[in-house]
Amino acid sequence: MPATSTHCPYCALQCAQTLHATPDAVAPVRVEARDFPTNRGGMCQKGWSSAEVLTASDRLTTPLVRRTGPGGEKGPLEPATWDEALDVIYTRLTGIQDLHGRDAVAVFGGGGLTNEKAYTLGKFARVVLGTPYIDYNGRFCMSSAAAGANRTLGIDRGLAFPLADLGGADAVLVVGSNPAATMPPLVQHLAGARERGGLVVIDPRASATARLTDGGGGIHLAAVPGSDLVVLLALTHVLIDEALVDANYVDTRTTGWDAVRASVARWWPERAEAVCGIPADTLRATARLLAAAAPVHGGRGAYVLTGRGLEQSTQGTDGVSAAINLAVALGLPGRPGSGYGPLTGQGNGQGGREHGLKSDQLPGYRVISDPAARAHVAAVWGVDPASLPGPGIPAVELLSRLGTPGGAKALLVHGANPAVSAPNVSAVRAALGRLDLLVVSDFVPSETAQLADVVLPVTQWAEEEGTMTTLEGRVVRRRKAIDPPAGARSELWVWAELAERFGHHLAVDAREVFDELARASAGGRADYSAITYDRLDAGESLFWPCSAAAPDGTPRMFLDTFATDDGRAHLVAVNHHGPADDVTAGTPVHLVTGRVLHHYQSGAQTRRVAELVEAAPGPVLEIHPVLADTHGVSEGDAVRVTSARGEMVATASVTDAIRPDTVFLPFHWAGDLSANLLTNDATDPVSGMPEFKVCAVRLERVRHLQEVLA
Ligand SMILES: Nc1nc2c(c(=O)[nH]1)N[C@H]1C(S)=C(S)[C@@H](COP(=O)(O)OP(=O)(O)OC[C@H]3O[C@@H](n4cnc5c(=O)[nH]c(N)nc54)[C@H](O)[C@@H]3O)O[C@H]1N2
Ligand SMILES: Nc1nc2c(c(=O)[nH]1)N[C@H]1C(S)=C(S)[C@@H](COP(=O)(O)OP(=O)(O)OC[C@H]3O[C@@H](n4cnc5c(=O)[nH]c(N)nc54)[C@H](O)[C@@H]3O)O[C@H]1N2
Ligand code: SF4
Ligand SMILES: [Mo]
Repeated sequence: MPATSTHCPYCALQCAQTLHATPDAVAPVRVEARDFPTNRGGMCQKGWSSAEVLTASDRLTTPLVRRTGPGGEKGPLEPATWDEALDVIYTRLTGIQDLHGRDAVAVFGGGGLTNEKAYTLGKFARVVLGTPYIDYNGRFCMSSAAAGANRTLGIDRGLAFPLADLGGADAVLVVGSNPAATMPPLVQHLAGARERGGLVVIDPRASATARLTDGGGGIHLAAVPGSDLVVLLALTHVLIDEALVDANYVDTRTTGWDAVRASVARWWPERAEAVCGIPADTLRATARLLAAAAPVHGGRGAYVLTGRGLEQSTQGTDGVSAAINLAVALGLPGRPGSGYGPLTGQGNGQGGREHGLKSDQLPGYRVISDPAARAHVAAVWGVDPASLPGPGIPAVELLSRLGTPGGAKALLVHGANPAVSAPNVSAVRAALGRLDLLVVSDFVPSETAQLADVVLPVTQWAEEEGTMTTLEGRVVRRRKAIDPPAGARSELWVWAELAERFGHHLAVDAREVFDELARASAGGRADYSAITYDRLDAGESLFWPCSAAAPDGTPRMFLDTFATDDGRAHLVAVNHHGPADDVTAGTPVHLVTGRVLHHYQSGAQTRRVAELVEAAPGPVLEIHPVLADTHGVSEGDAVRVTSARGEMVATASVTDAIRPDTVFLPFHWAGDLSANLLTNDATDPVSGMPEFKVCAVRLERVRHLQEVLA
């Protein structure tokens, strides 16, 4: 059986897989875990079962076009040939652009697309369609982490160090991330800190990760949802108060410390306790634990890691800045064996924004409004810099404006399922319904595809070549193990075919696209110019920046200098204002949303895998016994959850692994089971990140499930 080395189709850990092609039509590949520095031979259930999506019973294998009746009424989606479907798209896009202008067409990408696809989709939007309106689901995911890192460290690469470095540290602070469920093999890298009692987890739930602190592993801070900033400000306050700050590091490597010091002055632990609910003494003990691990006090090192629990907030960018400020006070960023970084989410969430899916960025993490950046990329693309559109708008605004007088009339979606995953999703479903033309490329009929006028069936990970950039900024190869089903096409081919109809040429071959991407990135912040397929195939992986100046790549960044103009970290002083939709008398309970181990994102893929559906068949509401009691709710009851935006019903799981003032829902289910019917679409003013994590709800027991079933 031919064996192919590749990486998992799902999250940013990019666990290494070996795929064995088989002659079996039902199970065309057998998946094996492969040793690699991120996963060390491990995989989670999603990775093990990933091949099932290849032969999903409703796998898309032919283009679909929605015919309209004589009165303009919309009919069902019907099979069409590729030429028919592409001609329909071309004719309708040009018709819309002739009538409303080129920017009446918008593009929505995804952080699961390979670097080659992300790059080509950005080029397709800006050169072929000529629209500024492109953004992606990474806006929901990494934008606050990116904005916080950019403004202080001058660059955003996710982690600035290999994950394996975590193992040597005395302490790891995890702010609002649950890798034990979201990246299980990553937990191996936390073992060292845990053995030394130095794992600290901030989460309103006793998540699987928080429970790793049990039995002497460290400290779990079950803070009030949305109060992380206060915890971080108080920890920094204690470091200053107790003279534990790495003063030499702060003096020589940063600017702006005086403002940070002033901003944390008012967050003494007792005052913080009143807001975040963590006892003042616990805050002091945590600060001392982190300080003892810091190199300045003779410790083996410490890391500060952030996740969506901190970042998916209207103060997410400031939360990231507070986390960086704490790491700086401890003297961690850019120090061997220590550091700060966010845990990226999607398989290629990093590469997606580095190569052009974000509304304000050109390939190589270049800023689209910078004349030099425009000139460089335009030269690679062979177009006049003046012809390149300027910055577009972030995802939430892009979606809400669809079909409105100033908004786009047509939308092309590649690698996202916003009809499930966007905040305040009933408004987004309505916005998608206002479009004159919705085109969705996918390999399964996602909920967004079901709303489309044209659906294009595309290839999956095991059927294609490309590269992905992991949460460590490590570029890895995706390799083809089997042929796609007849009828499915690579998106690179789709964009090239459409481009040809518009009179443009785009490369179809992944290797050729990568070489062009590498040239376009040369000299940019995310410089891939010395990376080639041949090098990746010979050496397995390379960390960017990887250029003539750093031909072997850069596993560890910031060792001597940050990526700012003066080489120092530019600290930003921040303060706390709380969630946009905070609890009230009518909605007295905090709702937090996130993930469970067995499902991925909108569930479009994992809800098609039998063993994952069996393990987690539907949304379960985590609720504390005390809160359950006051609502007459028992285990297994159906509970109606209502926010200012909508309502949904979920099955109760009564557990003391959550704060008594908070409930938790996963967002992996669709339609009436979508947690995003409840979530708030208010956004962070710097990053445009929506406040998925926290909103206010009320609860009501509906009926016992047994009664419903009887
Ligand atoms: N199983 C699984 N794994 C995944 C994914 C998936 O969908 N399923 N998706 C991938 C992607 S794209 C991403 S972005 C990552 C996300 O990975 P994580 O960030 O680890 O995942 P989440 O479950 O969204 O949120 C993490 C934790 O934040 C907590 N939280 C909620 N509100 C707050 C708060 O106000 N403060 C703090 N401190 N914590 C809070 C939640 O209780 C939750 O335990 O996972 C990746 N891996
Ligand atoms: N309430 C709540 N909502 C959230 C979050 C939360 O924590 N709470 N987290 C947010 C986060 S962090 C994220 S990342 C988003 C993700 O939200 P979504 O964008 O909905 O993510 P996916 O389910 O991964 O959707 C990807 C779609 O693209 C398809 N696909 C996969 N690969 C490809 C490809 O190469 N090409 C094409 N054309 N299609 C492909 C899949 O089948 C699937 O239909 O959700 C966000 N929504
Ligand atoms: S942890 Fe992420 S990359 Fe690894 S197997 Fe699970 S989903 Fe795939
Ligand atoms: Mo994400």
